[in-house]
Amino acid sequence: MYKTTLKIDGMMCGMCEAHINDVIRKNVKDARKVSSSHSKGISVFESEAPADEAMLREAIAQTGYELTDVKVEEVQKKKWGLF
Ligand SMILES: [Cu+2]
Repeated sequence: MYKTTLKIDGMMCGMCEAHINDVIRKNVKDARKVSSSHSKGISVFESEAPADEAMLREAIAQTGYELTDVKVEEVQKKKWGLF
């Protein structure tokens, strides 16, 4: 499981957030928990495989927004018994 944080320039409102969320869902087939914040200028999602940074950059550029930074972190699934 990987958590990807995208820094995106150009989001101004909730419509922009929805637009970016759609782009992520269309391009990252296993994306989950997709969420964007125009006030922070970031989008976050989780996926089983590490996201393809070049592909995301291209897909987001086509929408008129700019992907300025990508951070991919590996996330350990929580195991029962650790709670
Ligand atoms: Cu907007």
